[in-house]
Amino acid sequence: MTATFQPTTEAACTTLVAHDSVDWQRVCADFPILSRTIHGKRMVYLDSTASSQKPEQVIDALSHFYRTSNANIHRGAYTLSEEATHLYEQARRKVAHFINAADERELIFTRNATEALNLVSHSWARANLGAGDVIVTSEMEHHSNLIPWQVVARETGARLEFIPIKADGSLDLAVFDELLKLPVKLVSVVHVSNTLGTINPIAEIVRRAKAVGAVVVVDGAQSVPHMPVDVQELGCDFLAFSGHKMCAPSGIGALWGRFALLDTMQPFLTGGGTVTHVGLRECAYEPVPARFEAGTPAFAEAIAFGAAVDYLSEIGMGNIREHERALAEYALARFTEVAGLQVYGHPDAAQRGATFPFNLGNHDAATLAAFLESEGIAVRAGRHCCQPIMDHLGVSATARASFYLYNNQDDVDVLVAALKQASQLTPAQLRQIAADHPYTAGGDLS
Ligand code: 7TS
Repeated sequence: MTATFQPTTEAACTTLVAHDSVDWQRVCADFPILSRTIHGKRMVYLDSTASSQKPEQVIDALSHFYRTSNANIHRGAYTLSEEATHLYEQARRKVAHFINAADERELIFTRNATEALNLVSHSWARANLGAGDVIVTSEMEHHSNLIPWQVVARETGARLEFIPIKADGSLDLAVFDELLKLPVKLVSVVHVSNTLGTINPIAEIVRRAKAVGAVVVVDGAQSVPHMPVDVQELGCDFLAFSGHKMCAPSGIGALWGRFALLDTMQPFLTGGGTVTHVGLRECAYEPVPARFEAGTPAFAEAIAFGAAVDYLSEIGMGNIREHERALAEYALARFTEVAGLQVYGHPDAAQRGATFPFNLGNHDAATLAAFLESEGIAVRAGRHCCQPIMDHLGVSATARASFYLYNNQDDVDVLVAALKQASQLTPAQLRQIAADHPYTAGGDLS
């Protein structure tokens, strides 16, 4: 191996130890897309919960790979393929290390968090659950951590039970304790809600679930990008997350699983890359993790995922969490200035991520999002793939603003100013502005 094919992994920031030592303006400058204007206004991107923007360092890593080392992995007996294989496996080590996995073989690359959760539901749950067994999840789940369990329950005869949401947006752990008296085999809970922003006490949830012998799945799609997550400290059995929400390209995600469990599981998808021997009527599977990575994986994206975790690590996940907590505190205080604004979720910034679902007066959420778009502000409106949360809140939809490491107080100020403007308008006036607008945002209620 030569040094020439190493990906660009140096972050723009130098080693940073404390939150105050991070030059957040410089972080912001790493993201070229943020210098865009939309409708003549500075673009304020407040939809990182759906997908994050990408820093130059990750874009460069992807481009560098395609320019220098691109070839399929784990097969070619030539330099490019060996380099690509080396970089892919190096990325696996980086992502595994990022969540403090004890063994890099425990890190399986998937397309996204949804595929990771489906892998567990197909390969572990179907083989291990039966009639009478109980699966516990919560009313706060993204559809990707709900529907796979509905299907498993239907197919195996297992029963689904739910931890309810309390008025402050947290989970009712007293009910969880009651549920744990049932024959619970599997608990699958979101770490940070993509809709309410709630940070669940996941280590405590895992501890209680493990005490009754359940296997525990954590949906880390909104925690791994935003705070330090250590699977050994959490004590869970599986953790699912997506690269595109944490500065990496789309099309790449990961499932971390405890080796002893993974080793007993059959593949979810089968085919090339998963086998050591194939006859016409039978085959033998590769060890973990190759057994779970059927077909040509998103190898370039995986390598850039490695660059993304280098970038985030350089800034420091503790610093990112503190930055977002401070931003959430500022936003919550400023939101109180907007007449008729209803922000859902926990009132304490320490208990939530910087994700805010809201409705304003009688305005419809999609029209409100279209109005914000006319001000250059990108937010999502709809059900956020969490219809049970909408049912809990008694609304059909909300708008949602979400912040990440590249957002700052100016972004909150721009949002608050636009919301104040909207609060002065009647729904008909707001609809008119949205209708006059060339872009029709937010109509989708998914
Ligand atoms: N789990 C949570 C908590 C999520 O927020 C999401 C995506 C997923 C699972 C699925 O991730 P994917 O990468 O497989 O799609 N959340 C959102 C969102 O809030 N808006 O768009 C996608």
